[in-house]
Amino acid sequence: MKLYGTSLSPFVRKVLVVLAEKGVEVQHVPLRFHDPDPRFQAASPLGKIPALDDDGFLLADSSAIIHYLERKHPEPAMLPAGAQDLGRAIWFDELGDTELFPVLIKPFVQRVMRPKMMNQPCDEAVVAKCIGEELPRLYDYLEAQIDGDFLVGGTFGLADVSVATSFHNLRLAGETVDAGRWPRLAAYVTGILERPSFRTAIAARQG
Ligand SMILES: N[C@@H](CCC(=O)N[C@@H](CS)C(=O)NCC(=O)O)C(=O)O
Repeated sequence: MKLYGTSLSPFVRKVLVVLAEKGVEVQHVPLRFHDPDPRFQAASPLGKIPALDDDGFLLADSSAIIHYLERKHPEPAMLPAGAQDLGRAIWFDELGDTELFPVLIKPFVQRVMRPKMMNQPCDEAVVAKCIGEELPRLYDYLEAQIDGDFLVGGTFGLADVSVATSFHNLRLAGETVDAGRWPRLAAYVTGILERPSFRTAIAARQG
């Protein structure tokens, strides 16, 4: 099984975490999005990372890949069995991918990607607006949702993977959740990112 994409990507990290939780061996190919490698292009029609090649079965999109892995390697389960818990797990996966990622990634884009990978200057005004105006409403919502170590069903799963993953990029940009204002969220993020599976994913090759 081959997984394409640098571990700097929050979406690639989601898959690496799930593979580590399930103890599945993978050949990790840490390329960047839109890499011209024809095997990667075949696996990812839009050129986005991650993409999977499982013995010729090609699949793109972190959530699609994780649902595939869940059926193929059911233990430990990353999705809960109960109807309400399953609905909430999918909600948090969607929230992480489409609402948290686009905002949490901004400081990383400005402070890490632009100066180090794109030869462009960092715009600190974008970072300040993100931290001061855009993140608080998302943090307020998450703070109200957190009631323990995990988001859904009292056990680690896809909801936690998807919500926590982009917080690592925030950390790489030198920012953390203000524990004075959002104590539950700050403790939750720290706890999830310290799991062995997240440590393994974070340590995986970046390029
Ligand atoms: N819905 C996709 C999103 C993947 C994605 O946007 N990955 C980024 C890297 S973090 C990418 O490849 N961006 C290139 C682009 O948007 O063209 C998933 O869950 O895998």
